[in-house]
Amino acid sequence: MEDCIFCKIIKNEIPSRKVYEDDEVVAFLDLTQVTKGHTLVVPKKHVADIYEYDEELAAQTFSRIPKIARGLRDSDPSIKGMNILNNNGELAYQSVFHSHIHLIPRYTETDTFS
Ligand code: DGP
Repeated sequence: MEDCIFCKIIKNEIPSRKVYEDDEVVAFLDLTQVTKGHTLVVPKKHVADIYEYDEELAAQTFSRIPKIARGLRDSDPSIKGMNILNNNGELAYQSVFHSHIHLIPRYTETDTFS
Protein backbone atom coordinates (compact mmCIF):
# COMPACT_ATOMS: atom_id res chain seq x y z
CA MET A 1 0.00 0.00 0.00
CA GLU A 2 1.73 3.12 -1.26
CA ASP A 3 0.50 5.64 1.28
CA CYS A 4 0.50 3.40 4.33
CA ILE A 5 2.84 4.66 7.06
CA PHE A 6 3.28 1.19 8.57
CA CYS A 7 4.08 -0.35 5.16
CA LYS A 8 6.80 2.30 4.84
CA ILE A 9 8.14 1.41 8.29
CA ILE A 10 8.11 -2.30 7.35
CA LYS A 11 10.11 -1.49 4.18
CA ASN A 12 12.51 0.73 6.21
CA GLU A 13 11.52 3.72 4.10
CA ILE A 14 10.89 5.71 7.26
CA PRO A 15 12.66 5.17 10.58
CA SER A 16 11.26 3.33 13.57
CA ARG A 17 12.58 1.72 16.72
CA LYS A 18 12.05 -1.96 16.01
CA VAL A 19 12.03 -4.33 18.96
CA TYR A 20 11.20 -7.53 17.06
CA GLU A 21 11.11 -8.72 13.45
CA ASP A 22 10.64 -11.99 11.59
CA ASP A 23 9.39 -12.90 8.12
CA GLU A 24 5.74 -12.15 8.89
CA VAL A 25 5.62 -9.72 11.78
CA VAL A 26 7.38 -6.61 13.01
CA ALA A 27 7.10 -4.82 16.35
CA PHE A 28 8.24 -1.25 16.88
CA LEU A 29 7.83 1.46 19.49
CA ASP A 30 4.73 3.60 19.13
CA LEU A 31 5.52 7.23 18.32
CA THR A 32 3.22 8.48 21.07
CA GLN A 33 4.39 6.22 23.98
CA VAL A 34 1.29 6.06 26.19
CA THR A 35 3.70 4.50 28.67
CA LYS A 36 7.42 3.78 28.28
CA GLY A 37 7.95 0.83 25.91
CA HIS A 38 4.51 1.15 24.24
CA THR A 39 4.92 -1.16 21.26
CA LEU A 40 2.90 -1.99 18.15
CA VAL A 41 2.84 -5.55 16.78
CA VAL A 42 2.18 -5.35 13.04
CA PRO A 43 1.70 -8.02 10.34
CA LYS A 44 3.95 -7.30 7.37
CA LYS A 45 1.06 -8.09 5.05
CA HIS A 46 -1.17 -5.04 4.74
CA VAL A 47 -4.59 -5.70 6.26
CA ALA A 48 -6.67 -2.76 7.39
CA ASP A 49 -8.32 -4.27 10.44
CA ILE A 50 -9.31 -7.47 12.21
CA TYR A 51 -11.97 -8.26 9.62
CA GLU A 52 -9.34 -8.72 6.90
CA TYR A 53 -7.23 -11.40 8.61
CA ASP A 54 -7.50 -14.98 7.40
CA GLU A 55 -6.74 -17.73 9.91
CA GLU A 56 -3.14 -18.14 8.79
CA LEU A 57 -2.31 -14.45 9.14
CA ALA A 58 -4.12 -14.28 12.48
CA ALA A 59 -2.12 -17.25 13.76
CA GLN A 60 1.15 -15.77 12.51
CA THR A 61 0.48 -12.37 14.02
CA PHE A 62 -1.24 -13.11 17.33
CA SER A 63 0.99 -16.06 18.16
CA ARG A 64 3.98 -13.67 18.32
CA ILE A 65 2.46 -11.53 21.06
CA PRO A 66 3.54 -13.58 24.11
CA LYS A 67 7.15 -13.68 22.91
CA ILE A 68 7.24 -9.94 22.19
CA ALA A 69 5.53 -9.13 25.51
CA ARG A 70 8.06 -11.30 27.37
CA GLY A 71 10.88 -9.57 25.52
CA LEU A 72 9.65 -6.16 26.66
CA ARG A 73 9.18 -7.32 30.25
CA ASP A 74 12.56 -9.04 30.34
CA SER A 75 14.28 -5.91 29.01
CA ASP A 76 12.79 -3.78 31.79
CA PRO A 77 12.20 -5.35 35.20
CA SER A 78 10.19 -2.30 36.29
CA ILE A 79 7.37 -3.42 33.96
CA LYS A 80 4.74 -4.87 36.31
CA GLY A 81 1.88 -5.50 33.89
CA MET A 82 0.76 -5.01 30.31
CA ASN A 83 -2.38 -3.95 28.48
CA ILE A 84 -2.86 -5.52 25.04
CA LEU A 85 -5.41 -3.97 22.74
CA ASN A 86 -6.43 -3.69 19.12
CA ASN A 87 -8.60 -0.89 17.74
CA ASN A 88 -10.85 -1.53 14.74
CA GLY A 89 -12.59 1.34 12.97
CA GLU A 90 -12.62 5.07 13.57
CA LEU A 91 -15.35 4.72 16.17
CA ALA A 92 -13.00 2.44 18.14
CA TYR A 93 -10.15 4.99 17.88
CA GLN A 94 -8.25 3.28 15.07
CA SER A 95 -6.17 5.99 13.38
CA VAL A 96 -3.74 3.96 11.26
CA PHE A 97 -5.50 1.58 8.90
CA HIS A 98 -2.82 -1.09 8.81
CA SER A 99 -3.86 -3.45 11.56
CA HIS A 100 -1.73 -3.46 14.71
CA ILE A 101 -1.85 -4.61 18.31
CA HIS A 102 -0.82 -2.25 21.09
CA LEU A 103 1.35 -3.60 23.93
CA ILE A 104 1.25 -1.02 26.72
CA PRO A 105 3.53 -1.75 29.68
CA ARG A 106 2.28 -0.80 33.15
CA TYR A 107 4.65 0.26 35.89
CA THR A 108 2.73 1.46 38.92
CA GLU A 109 -0.87 1.92 39.98
CA THR A 110 -0.53 5.58 39.05
CA ASP A 111 1.07 5.41 35.60
CA THR A 112 -0.53 7.53 32.96
CA PHE A 113 -2.74 5.16 30.95
CA SER A 114 -6.27 4.42 32.14
P1 DGP B 1 -4.49 3.35 16.55
O1 DGP B 1 -5.09 4.61 17.07
O2 DGP B 1 -4.94 2.09 17.32
O3 DGP B 1 -4.70 3.20 15.06
O4 DGP B 1 -2.93 3.47 16.81
C1 DGP B 1 -2.06 4.01 15.88
C2 DGP B 1 -0.78 4.29 16.60
O5 DGP B 1 0.24 4.47 15.61
C3 DGP B 1 -0.79 5.55 17.45
O6 DGP B 1 -0.67 5.19 18.82
C4 DGP B 1 0.41 6.35 16.99
C5 DGP B 1 1.18 5.38 16.13
N1 DGP B 1 1.86 5.97 15.00
C6 DGP B 1 1.31 6.77 14.04
N2 DGP B 1 2.23 7.11 13.14
C7 DGP B 1 3.39 6.53 13.52
C8 DGP B 1 4.70 6.49 12.99
O7 DGP B 1 5.03 7.11 11.97
N3 DGP B 1 5.64 5.78 13.67
C9 DGP B 1 5.32 5.09 14.82
N4 DGP B 1 6.32 4.42 15.40
N5 DGP B 1 4.09 5.08 15.34
C10 DGP B 1 3.14 5.80 14.70
